[in-house]
Amino acid sequence: MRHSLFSIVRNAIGGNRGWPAQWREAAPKPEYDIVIVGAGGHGLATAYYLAREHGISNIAVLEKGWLGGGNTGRNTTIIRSNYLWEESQKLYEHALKLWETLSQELNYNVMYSPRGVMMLAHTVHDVQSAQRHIHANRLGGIDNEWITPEQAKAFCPLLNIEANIRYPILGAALQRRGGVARHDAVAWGYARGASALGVDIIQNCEVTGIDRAPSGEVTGVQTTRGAIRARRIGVVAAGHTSVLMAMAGVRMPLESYPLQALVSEPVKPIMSCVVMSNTVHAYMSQSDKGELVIGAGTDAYTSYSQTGALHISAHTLDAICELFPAVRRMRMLRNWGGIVDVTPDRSPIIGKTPVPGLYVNCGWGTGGFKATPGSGHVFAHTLATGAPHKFNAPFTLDRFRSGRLIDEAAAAAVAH
Ligand code: FAD
Ligand code: PYC
Repeated sequence: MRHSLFSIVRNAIGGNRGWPAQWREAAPKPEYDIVIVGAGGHGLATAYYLAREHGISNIAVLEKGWLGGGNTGRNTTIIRSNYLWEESQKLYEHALKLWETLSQELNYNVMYSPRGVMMLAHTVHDVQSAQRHIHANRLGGIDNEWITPEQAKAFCPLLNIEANIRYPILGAALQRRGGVARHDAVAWGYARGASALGVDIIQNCEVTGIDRAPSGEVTGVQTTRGAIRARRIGVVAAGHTSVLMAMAGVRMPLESYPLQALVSEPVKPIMSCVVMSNTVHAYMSQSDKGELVIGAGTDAYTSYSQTGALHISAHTLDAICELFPAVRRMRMLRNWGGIVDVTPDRSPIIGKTPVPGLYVNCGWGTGGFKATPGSGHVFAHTLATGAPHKFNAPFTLDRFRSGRLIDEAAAAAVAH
């Protein structure tokens, strides 16, 4: 951790910018400059940067449930920027750089911990794919290195590198600047920062309709707490984007799938890095509370259920026990799912839509937590100026018409 005892105490008592300890729960007003649908990390970060960098604070962030209760509070918090294509590298590296100073920026300890993310290779195909990513990353100025099984074992002593196991380890790609953060704190930190700058955060307020003028542009939203007028609307509702966009008559190239994770009973520190294996659909790290944080692959079928099929988790636990035999007798405390929306090229969509005034930020699939600060930052720019930031310019909705796809299927790091 890069935080002094002073900064931890200062954050715990509410910071030194005169910010309140918490965000302010607001009642909806009849009209705002901008309405953001979804109070996950991305929506809240968008509101924060709109207020902080663009001076626009007449904003409502509308959340159908509770703040951070979607994927932001359900994910396994892996942060990395080792993507294949230049477009993605720039976007995720932009986010990674923001992570590095986010606790200071928000004056709230988001517990960003760059402890290293190691991605295992079990087959010749894995080796080739990992090395291709490493070369591409290094050309793009992003750290990523190939390590041998012995070096992987030295980095993560819990790992079984014997040659006769079901998923033998042939080597690994290691991004040392990758790591984890505390997901709740990210939502709370952005919420507190945005709220202090005048943004209204409104929970238990589901958007049920998007209003448009006869000439086509958006005029506001219908919600379970009444109608709200706004000439700019940003939909940031992971998993449910298609449902919302259909309210404005826009069909999205998205499918929604459950993705699951589990945590074990807490134990003393046994693992100081993140280990992922795409091929066997399993990855693990240890939280500061001591729980082993374990992630599985997506379900095979589309669904809006925040659970997921049990056989997917069972398969993941099989693999975890093979890779880390020392944890075989540990008990699992909790298992849950989140709904991720996935694009055909496994890259996000951030920008304008065919409906004037309607903007969308979605399609992060299994990997948007790491992007939270960067996504909010570039989306705020787009909403404020009506033009893309240089880092989200390639991530248009139109690419599914033009064919300029950004195929990151192999970088997704989770089976899907
Ligand atoms: P969310 O946090 O889901 O926020 C969207 C919000 O919109 C929700 O709170 C929802 O209630 C709200 N909403 C929906 N419909 C409406 C409506 N009609 N009206 C009002 N509000 C609405 N990514 C990584 O980078 N690293 C990981 O290790 C990682 N692990 C993951 C593990 C799991 C199990 C899951 C499920 C996801 C994981 N992800 C990971 C992906 C990551 O969690 C998401 O991409 C990211 O959190 C999306 O953030 P968000 O703010 O866009 O969405
Ligand atoms: O994108 O690194 C990732 C990830 C890990 C688990 C789910 N997504």
